[in-house]
Amino acid sequence: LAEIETRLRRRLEVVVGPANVLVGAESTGSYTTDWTSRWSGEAAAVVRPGSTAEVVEVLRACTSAGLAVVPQGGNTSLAGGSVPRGGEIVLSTSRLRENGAPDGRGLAMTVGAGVVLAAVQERAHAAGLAFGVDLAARGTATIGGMAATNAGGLHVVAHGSMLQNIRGIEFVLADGRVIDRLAALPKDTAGYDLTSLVVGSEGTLGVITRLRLRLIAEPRYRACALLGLRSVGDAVTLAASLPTDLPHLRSLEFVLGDGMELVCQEARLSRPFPERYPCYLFVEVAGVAPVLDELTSALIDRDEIAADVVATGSDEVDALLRYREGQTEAIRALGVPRKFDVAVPLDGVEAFLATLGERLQSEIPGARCLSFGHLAEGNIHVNVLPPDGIEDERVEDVVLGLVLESGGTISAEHGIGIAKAHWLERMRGADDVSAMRSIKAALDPGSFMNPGVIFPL
Ligand code: FAD
Ligand code: 2HG
Ligand code: ZN
Repeated sequence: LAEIETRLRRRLEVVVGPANVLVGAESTGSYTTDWTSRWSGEAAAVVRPGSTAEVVEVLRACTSAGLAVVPQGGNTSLAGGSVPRGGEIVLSTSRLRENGAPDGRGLAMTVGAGVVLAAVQERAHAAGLAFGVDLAARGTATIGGMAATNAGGLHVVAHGSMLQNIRGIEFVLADGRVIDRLAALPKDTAGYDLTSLVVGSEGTLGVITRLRLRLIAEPRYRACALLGLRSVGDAVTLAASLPTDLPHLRSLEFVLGDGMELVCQEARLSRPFPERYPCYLFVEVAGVAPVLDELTSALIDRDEIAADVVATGSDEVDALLRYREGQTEAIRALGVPRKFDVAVPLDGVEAFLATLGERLQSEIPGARCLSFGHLAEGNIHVNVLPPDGIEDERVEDVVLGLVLESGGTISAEHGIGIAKAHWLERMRGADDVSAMRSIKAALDPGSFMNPGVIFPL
């Protein structure tokens, strides 16, 4: 697999320059294993185009040679869709780094797909603006990858997921056609909304090359409460009412007791309270005017709150959120977990977590389960570390089976990837999936774009 045909290699080198065609395990290694170390495969080559025109030529060269393409941004995907399965070309967006300044046409900025989230945040900040999506992988995750997965993150309750923060997009189909929807007028009903089709398509319909991002006024004031709670039920009660009590609510996140112990240990953080609680809730508010009073008034006299600590100012708030943002890294230190990004209706969260614990105990004794997530959306990150020798299917049957019984979704923010492809039809039904397959077949008839992702091979 390390050897790609000399003719194709030469053609790619002419398009992107020899330094940007990587062949052989030594130079492609960091592109062929994912962040979790769970997914890996060999690549025929890694190609790094530096412009939309180069993406067009790379796709034409690969498809005419009959080779499939795996688009890759920061390779922080948690669903296995960003690495090759065996012999594909990895198209890395790392050189698509155009980083425009916020422009005069309203609150917007056009950037290349390979720009990392932290760079977007810095650019916006320099103009007194902000981008509405934030997540812990901000230093590595790219805007293109985040669009391709329709990433959510910590601020969805305030600003929505990626789709709601993208005004326009440019992408290239497998055959080299460039779809330019960057003009991004405030109102535009001319034909199908191809932007929302490609957002969340996980590299299966084309390569996103440029994006026009929606910006917001930078919230200069922030405050965050960390609440110690006696039960998940109390967290749900608060999560049901706080969004109406807090017009400046920015994030509403939860961590269970085990997760709090783990992050304190792994990230060397001191325990937030002298006592331990079964559940912790993070309530962050942010605005262009002071927000602390709004937060403290909403939390006063709430019987559900057993303990609380309130932080103000960005540094203190960020320090408090480290208990939540550090979960993924802390769990990684334990091994390679089976990761899930499920969501259930908010009023079903407590029952879901209780039943999940019971079923894991009876069906996979010894499995360790750490759950946390974005409570406002009922989005629970279930991380299961089963004992050795337990097949993935057994863990999936317990977790995803319960999700479907609970009226939830098997993926709320990381995408289907490889990890959940064989569950898609069970959730969506045959007609729904065949409609999606028709779209895929129309735009990528040769099935060159990320085969095996979303739809099982
Ligand atoms: P990659 O991992 O490279 O790719 C992801 C998918 O998009 C793949 O299918 C790939 O083929 C496709 N793709 C990438 N770039 C393009 C492109 N330009 N055109 C077409 N397809 C493309 N996710 C959340 O939603 N919320 C979170 O809060 C969150 N927190 C995280 C925290 C940590 C510590 C980590 C490691 C991950 C987290 N993630 C989160 C998951 C991950 O960061 C997101 O899925 C992110 O959107 C992926 O961006 P990326 O550039 O790394 O994409
Ligand atoms: C988060 O919300 C991410 O922190 C990662 O989506 C979730 O590690 C996970 O399971
Ligand atoms: Zn998440």
